[in-house]
Amino acid sequence: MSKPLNIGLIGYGFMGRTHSNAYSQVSHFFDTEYKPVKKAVCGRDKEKAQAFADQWGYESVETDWKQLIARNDIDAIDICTPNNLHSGPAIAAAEAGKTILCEKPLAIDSEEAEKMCEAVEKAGVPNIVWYNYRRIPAVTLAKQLIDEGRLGKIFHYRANFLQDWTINADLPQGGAALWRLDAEAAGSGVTGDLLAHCIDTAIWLNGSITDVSAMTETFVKERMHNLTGKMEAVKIDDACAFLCHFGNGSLGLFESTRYARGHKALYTFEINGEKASIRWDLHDLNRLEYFDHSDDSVVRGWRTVHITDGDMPYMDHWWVPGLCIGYEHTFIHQVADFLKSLETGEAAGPTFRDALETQQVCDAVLHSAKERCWTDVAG
Ligand code: 4PW
Repeated sequence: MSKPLNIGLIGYGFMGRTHSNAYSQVSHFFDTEYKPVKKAVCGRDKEKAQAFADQWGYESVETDWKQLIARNDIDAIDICTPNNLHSGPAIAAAEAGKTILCEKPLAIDSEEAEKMCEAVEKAGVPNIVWYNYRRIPAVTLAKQLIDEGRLGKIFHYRANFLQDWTINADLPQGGAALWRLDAEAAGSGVTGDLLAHCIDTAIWLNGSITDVSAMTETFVKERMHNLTGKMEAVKIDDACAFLCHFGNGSLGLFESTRYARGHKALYTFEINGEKASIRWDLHDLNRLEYFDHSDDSVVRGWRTVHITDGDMPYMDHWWVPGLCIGYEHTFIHQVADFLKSLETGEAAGPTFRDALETQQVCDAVLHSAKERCWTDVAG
């Protein structure tokens, strides 16, 4: 028997669209007991929220998130607001006994993230954070290969997330689409926005990060602020690189920037183990590169594994063998896994607690860059 899961979405920007698409698609492709129902969308601008509701099929609109959370016909709150507006709705939703899905990074900093964890754990409500790249089939396959021991002891973990959209010094900060440049709304720059993805994947694939040594740079020091109309200091990190140790003894090297001319969203990682290595690239997300040292030496080399057939993670839910999937499917996979977890009672990660660990690494990175010293990850 199918059960509805009535969704109340807070925020209707880029992520509001990716999540709404996932709610619309998931039941066509995944057989889960709970079925998402797009019950209400909440945004301060009623007209815009209504237009979004009409476009995506939400049944109603709210302009105050407290009203949305108070509604008895809402089961799950999905938070797609800028980072500084995650904790208020999340804690209130937990206290109201709602299931919660929250955009990444979980919060502005670990202190706030810890409070959010305490709230969901005290209330015992199901919770998940939208670190969607875990659910790219190639990345999920990487996890399986590592867990099977195919790489052996891991020595190196390397990750990059490169973009170029903020090079123009005339780009303002703050307001609707540009809150990512405003420290007050975002908390940090590329560290919380892009490296947080790399850190989440890394912890999932390779275990905890113990300590970090980082540097950050803000290339454009002042930008016009959309909310005040004045030139104001830019307080986010435009670029960040860090070294780290993992608990398993391996070394990590991470880099992220929005100043890598020519790169729009190049997320890559490479992992080198004693027996094998893997590497992956978001621009070519249906493939995983794999090198196995146990191959016969005359044919040994990097091979390309095509992640398009039904025996690959998630792929039996999609098209016929050989056909590709894309970015939007990661969100559909996340919803499918989350709905399944409600059925089984076994949490689907990353939970708020998992995302707190990522937040603690981000905080250590920012502290290390500021103080120019190695910093232990709290936790
Ligand atoms: O979370 C990240 C965003 O803020 C994303 O995964 C990519 O970079 C796409 O948009 C930004």
